[in-house]
Amino acid sequence: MQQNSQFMTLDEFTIQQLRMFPHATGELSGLLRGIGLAAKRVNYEINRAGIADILGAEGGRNIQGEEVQKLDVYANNVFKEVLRAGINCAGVASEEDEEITVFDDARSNRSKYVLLMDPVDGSGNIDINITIGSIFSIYKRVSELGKPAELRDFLQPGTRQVAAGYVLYGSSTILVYATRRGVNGFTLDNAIGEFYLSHPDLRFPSHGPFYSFDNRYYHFIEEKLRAYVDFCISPENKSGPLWNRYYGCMVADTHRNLLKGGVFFYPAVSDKPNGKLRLCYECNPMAFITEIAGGKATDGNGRTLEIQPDHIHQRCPFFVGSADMIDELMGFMQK
Ligand code: AHM
Ligand code: MG
Repeated sequence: MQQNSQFMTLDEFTIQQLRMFPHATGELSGLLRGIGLAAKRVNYEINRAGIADILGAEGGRNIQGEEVQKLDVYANNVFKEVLRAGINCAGVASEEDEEITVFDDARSNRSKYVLLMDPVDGSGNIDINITIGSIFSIYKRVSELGKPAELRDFLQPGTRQVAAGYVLYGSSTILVYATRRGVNGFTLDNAIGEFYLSHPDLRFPSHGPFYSFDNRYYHFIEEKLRAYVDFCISPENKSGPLWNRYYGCMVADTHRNLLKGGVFFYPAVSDKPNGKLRLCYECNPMAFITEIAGGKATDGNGRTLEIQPDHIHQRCPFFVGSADMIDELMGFMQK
């Protein structure tokens, strides 16, 4: 019997999904529950960030040359510790670590999944108490089970993702994840520390009122794209001028667009020919969630999910959102 979704926790939901597949091993459900636990720990720390001495820079720079915040390090460690302690993940690749981390023990080596993540998306927002997120992407290994995971397990095209999701630490904390069966959102009830199904079967509106682009780059993008930005705010636009909303946190921008309709883009700019966002643990999971929900994602040439990654930290231009708006945008790009 289906349980009333109003009272269904993340754990109950993943177990219910499991019941629908008699041959499922429960590994993916276990992995998703681990992610939920790590998200709760990170959420707790974010809420007490001001008094926990985890605001501000940690002192170093990550592999991307960006300043590392203390919360980046904290969240990276929490996710890795929880996944290492569990038995459902063979290894992790993270924005914060140059190399992949392989959990080389007998039990983890038997796990069929690896996970890629951006533990804190929107790190620039940490110090000012503005929305941040976490992003994750899960693949089935291609290397031999029983042996340690290998780099090639992490370098699969996004079409091969088994699941992907994000956590948004906003006015409330919400975990959204997608499998091929659909996209569902779970809101954290802080009082009892459980994620409850709050947004079942999310669908991307085909059009919407928002565009998310860092206008700072207006003069440094291709002319064709500049024409699209002009179109976004033009009274000629069939839905009238769009609202420009840009949080500096792709999780927040994409979440709003998923609920209300809109488009987000971080294109090539003159000093960043591949944009800023990382294919494997930022663009691909967002592209997977978006496509499963009925939206579209591209690097300006083709489907993001079909790109074969060469490197876990590679960047790519990214355009994601409502299907009709991405088509419209591509019409400008292909002129
Ligand atoms: P981060 O993971 O280091 O925080 O970087 C990713 C973020 C995106 O969420 C956001 O859209 C973008 O960087 C903001 O960058 P910019 O300040 O160049 O607009
Ligand atoms: Mg990021």
